Amino acid sequence: MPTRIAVVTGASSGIGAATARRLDAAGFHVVAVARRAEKLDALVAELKTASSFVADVTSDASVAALAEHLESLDGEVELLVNNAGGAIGAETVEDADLADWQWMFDVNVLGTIRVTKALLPLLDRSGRGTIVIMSSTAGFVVYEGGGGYTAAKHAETAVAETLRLELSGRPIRVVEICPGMVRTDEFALKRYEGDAEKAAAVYAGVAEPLVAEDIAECVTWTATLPHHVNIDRLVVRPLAQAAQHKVHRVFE
Ligand code: 8X3
Repeated sequence: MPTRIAVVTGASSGIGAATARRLDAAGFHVVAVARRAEKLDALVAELKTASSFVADVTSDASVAALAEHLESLDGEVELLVNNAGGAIGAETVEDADLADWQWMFDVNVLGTIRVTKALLPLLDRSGRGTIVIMSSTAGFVVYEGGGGYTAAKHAETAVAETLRLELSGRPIRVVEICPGMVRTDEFALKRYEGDAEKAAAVYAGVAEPLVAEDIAECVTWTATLPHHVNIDRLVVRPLAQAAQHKVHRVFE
């Protein structure tokens, strides 16, 4: 049986790194993709059969080089996890910093499209491709101060749904995963531009926010089901988060 290759973007930390670990354990050869080489190297060193490729999903040249690299590997690219993404800023629309909005669109939306376009021929060739799009509950609800991120994630959701329609009849399923509150090392810190206090407040009083491994488990489940089973969208929240604005917090 040919080596089953899984490509994970944004693999240097958080959900991406956890997903790379989990897919490695599930028997894929993981190609971990991100911009930060040292973090990728450290990750790959702990895995069984993984390798890394330094790439920036916002760069055409970088993603073309990734596709070329994958072509040269011995194996079938069966799985693409479009995980690279993130949020910056919590301003209202009125006070929006357009550079932040631009970044969020570039990484979350255009990054996903760029990598997907580049890898579609390989996924097709495998005969049993899966594209996972890491969206968010922000892909279908909005909240004050989240305009740039929710707009980008809504767009990502639209891309996932469009892609599923357009790929109908081809051997590629499209899975959208929408996590709610997940505590990772970087997500909230990046959103609040390094303000650790604001980042910590996101999870304050929440006994058990989701962790990256929870989402990695979801990715692995959807990607290892029999190939005719397509989980269109998985919405995953911690028990304490009944809805975007309904979070159970306990303060001593
Ligand atoms: C993360 C979920 O609530 O910060 O994608 O938008 S939220």
